[in-house]
Amino acid sequence: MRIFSGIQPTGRKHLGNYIGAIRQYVEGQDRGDPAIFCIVDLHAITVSYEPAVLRERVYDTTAILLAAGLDPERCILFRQGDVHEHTELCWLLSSVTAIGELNRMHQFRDKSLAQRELVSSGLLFYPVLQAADVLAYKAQEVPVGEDQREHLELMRDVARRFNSRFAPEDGEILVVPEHRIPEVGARIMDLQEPTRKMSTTGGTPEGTVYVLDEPKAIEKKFKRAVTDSGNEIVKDPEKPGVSNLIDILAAARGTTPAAVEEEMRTARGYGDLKVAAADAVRDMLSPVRERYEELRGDEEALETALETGAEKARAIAAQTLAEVRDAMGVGPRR
Ligand code: AQP
Repeated sequence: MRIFSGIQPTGRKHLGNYIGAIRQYVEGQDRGDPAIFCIVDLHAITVSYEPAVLRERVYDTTAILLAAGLDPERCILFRQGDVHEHTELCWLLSSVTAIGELNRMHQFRDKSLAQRELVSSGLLFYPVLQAADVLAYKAQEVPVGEDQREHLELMRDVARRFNSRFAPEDGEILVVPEHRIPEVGARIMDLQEPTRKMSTTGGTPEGTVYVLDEPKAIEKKFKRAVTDSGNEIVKDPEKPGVSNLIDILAAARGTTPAAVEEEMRTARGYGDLKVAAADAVRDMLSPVRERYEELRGDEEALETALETGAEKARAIAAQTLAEVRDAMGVGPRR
């Protein structure tokens, strides 16, 4: 069994990224074959960005992942742009990806609307590269948050279509992956606008809790979290703010929303829920921030970890690419 997931080098990873993805990576690194985690710098260039900042953000994100508990001795952690097989496989898979499918993706629609300057064709192609990332390693399981469900479905269709077009009748070349979406915290919402997901690019500054926020900032953001005019601490679609705080508290404590509701029956009001959520999140993130500060100072060590990871990743991806090229009739007969 192989786990694969990718994360953007935005540097300022938020609570949604941590609960929806990073925590699952750490939990998955000891299951099955060495799990593979990729910092997707090639995805990051699909929206406007600064080259020098991108490099820094890759190191920031690497340090966050290591601080959260990924161990390069137990998993493969690398930078996407170092393994050229991803981009070649992306191109090959484009032959079994319909343009209409890409046009329909919600992320493409949202992000293309948000772009002030050029809407790059890379933004449209984003899910094809993502499919190549996962399929290159024949991964069975992909830990992601709820927002990636649509891309995972597309990736599964691409793998199936590739197999039915190019694989021999008695076997498959690409593995159709399953997503792994956490039961609690799959979609953490913005604390100020709880009907929108917490997000790096589309969120409010006060409503977005960052992994590297100081305890005081975390407490302040929770204190000001938007709730409603009622006083009942229950999950309810009509109460998005309170529901989000319940989910966050449950996810941070590793318990269920029902257990949080039960505990909060004796609370004096939403204030108690906010304080409990802030405390739990602060306790969860503080050790990560402290460890990050130690690791981020040694860029050379971070670079070495990424390069070592890329070598291991390349060995696996090159094998898949050779099979794909062969099946598609690209290059000389093997
Ligand atoms: N709000 C969220 N709740 C739970 N999981 C989330 N993820 C993202 N937002 C939430 C999951 O985090 C993983 C890494 O995401 P990414 O860094 O690759 O970027 P993203 O998915 O585009 O989300 P961001 O960070 O919020 O960026 P933008 O601003 O682009 O929307 C993914 O597994 C994702 O599901």
